[in-house]
Amino acid sequence: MSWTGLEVYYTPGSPGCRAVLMCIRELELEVELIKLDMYQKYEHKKPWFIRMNPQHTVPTINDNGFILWESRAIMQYLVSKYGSHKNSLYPTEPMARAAVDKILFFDIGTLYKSLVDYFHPQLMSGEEPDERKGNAFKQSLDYLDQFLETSRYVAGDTLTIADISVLASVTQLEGMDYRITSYAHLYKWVERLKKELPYYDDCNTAGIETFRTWTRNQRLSKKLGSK
Ligand SMILES: N[C@@H](CCC(=O)N[C@@H](CS)C(=O)NCC(=O)O)C(=O)O
Repeated sequence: MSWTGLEVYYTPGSPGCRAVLMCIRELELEVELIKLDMYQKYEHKKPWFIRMNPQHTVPTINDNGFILWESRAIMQYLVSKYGSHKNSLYPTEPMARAAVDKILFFDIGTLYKSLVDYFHPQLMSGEEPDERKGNAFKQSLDYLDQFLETSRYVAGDTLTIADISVLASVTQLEGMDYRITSYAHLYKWVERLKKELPYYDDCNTAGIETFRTWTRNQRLSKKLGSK
């Protein structure tokens, strides 16, 4: 693939960034990766970044002046613009595309949302686990497990950006030492994709590890702080 001129602002521990990095590798795009220091230098809050993305989130892309954020929208755009050689990743046929969109919306609105709702108060403020939020989160894993009981990939028979997005969300749990082995179909799908996607390790392992170190430190400091 030739040089796209695309700039990708990212941080390795972010699931949305990991998803976009996997999509770029799947499409074999040549891009400029710009890693932001969000934790010491708060680069995402600097005026030059806010001018580009007032919501100051990563991933953000700059495609020759066209700025876009939201990882799922970025993947839809990348396949639509640069993926004619691999458009099965985000099919153009309406029903196949709707099946992918359905899972992308499930991911942002149910799966990843319930994960954040349940775990963030524990990690950020040291709150006790909330049972109701925990049940909603587990139910979303149950739904996903059911989808994968009858389907090889999350949106049908082939790999799509829905798999990439959900894989990034689910593997974020590894960074919180949360095991999904009791969701047999989901677990098998995750482990299979890790082997099937030759770029999995490059795009994910170090970022998840960084996130794990952070969550362990947070848990420790919140515990010590409460004594
Ligand atoms: N739904 C967005 C979430 C983006 C997001 O919240 N990213 C986090 C990193 S995981 C971030 O940039 N946080 C910095 C901030 O909100 O200031 C996506 O998928 O791109």
